Amino acid sequence: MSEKQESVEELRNTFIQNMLALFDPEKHYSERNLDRIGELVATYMEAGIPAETILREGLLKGMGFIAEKFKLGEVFLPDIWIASRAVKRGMKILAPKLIRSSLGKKGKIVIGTVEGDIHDIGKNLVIVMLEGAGFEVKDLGVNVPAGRFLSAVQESKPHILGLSAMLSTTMRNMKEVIKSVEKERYLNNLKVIVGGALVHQEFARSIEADAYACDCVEALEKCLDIRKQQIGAHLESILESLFSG
Ligand code: B12
Repeated sequence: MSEKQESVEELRNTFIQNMLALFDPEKHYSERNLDRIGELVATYMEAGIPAETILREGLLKGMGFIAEKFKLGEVFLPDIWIASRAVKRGMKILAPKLIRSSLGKKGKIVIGTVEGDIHDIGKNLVIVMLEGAGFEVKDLGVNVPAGRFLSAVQESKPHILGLSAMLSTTMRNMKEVIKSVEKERYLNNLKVIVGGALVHQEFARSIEADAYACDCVEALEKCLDIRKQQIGAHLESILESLFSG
């Protein structure tokens, strides 16, 4: 390894340690410190740590770390709020960098957490990413019944429908929503993307979702891919109608 590579690697490791310490109640965790996360994010960005590393290795890992502590009863719900507010703050600074390399195509998305489920921290981070990239997002909130998803899709005519679920019991409700929007998928090329802590690619396939993303970075990538395909299909159908007959 060259000296330069070594110093980049060192900087990256220091960054990860410092960032995770902010989410660790036994280290530097405090509302005051987390409220100043923007400064840390900006400093490391200037020092050359890629925005995606800052988000995945720092903010999202930190959030995951405190979520585990919450599960063990070592921290409480206000701590989860403080941490998620800090992640959102950091993401706002990172967003312009994260989307610079992507296509930046806009589109309309309806998103919500399915019926029976009130988890929304992850969904809200997905929304921050999508809005940062220029998508128009209609957030239906939490505990959303299939019928409400259907009426929102019929009203807003989105390009993409996003479904979030965090419980093994509510994951099943995603299938019901997907069934209810079948006509819109067929007629309007609506695509459905799903996510949530326990959701995985195989499950997404089994409920006939069009896409799955493991985190908010991948959610944006997948939505941009979907838009590319939709625009391609639309252009193809225009060309076909021009040249047929
Ligand atoms: C915080 C939390 C809560 C909070 C929620 C606060 C809120 N407003 O969201 C409260 C205290 C309310 C809560 C309640 C419950 N919870 Co809870 N909760 C959690 C916890 C600790 C963290 C979740 C979180 O916010 N993670 C951080 C975010 C950033 O990650 P994320 O949600 O995974 O989101 C990312 C990806 O999944 C993805 N993503 C998310 N949504 C979407 C959507 C789309 C379209 C895409 C593409 C991607 C995507 O991108 C996100 C960002 O990167 C998890 C444990 C865990 N480690 O996941 C348990 C957990 C989900 N809860 C659990 C349980 C059991 C419950 C309760 C039933 C507890 C109870 N007995 O009352 C209730 C259920 C209430 C209900 N009806 O929904 C279980 C579920 C287990 C299971 N097998 O079903 C978990 C896994 C904990 C556990 N291991 O026991 N919970």
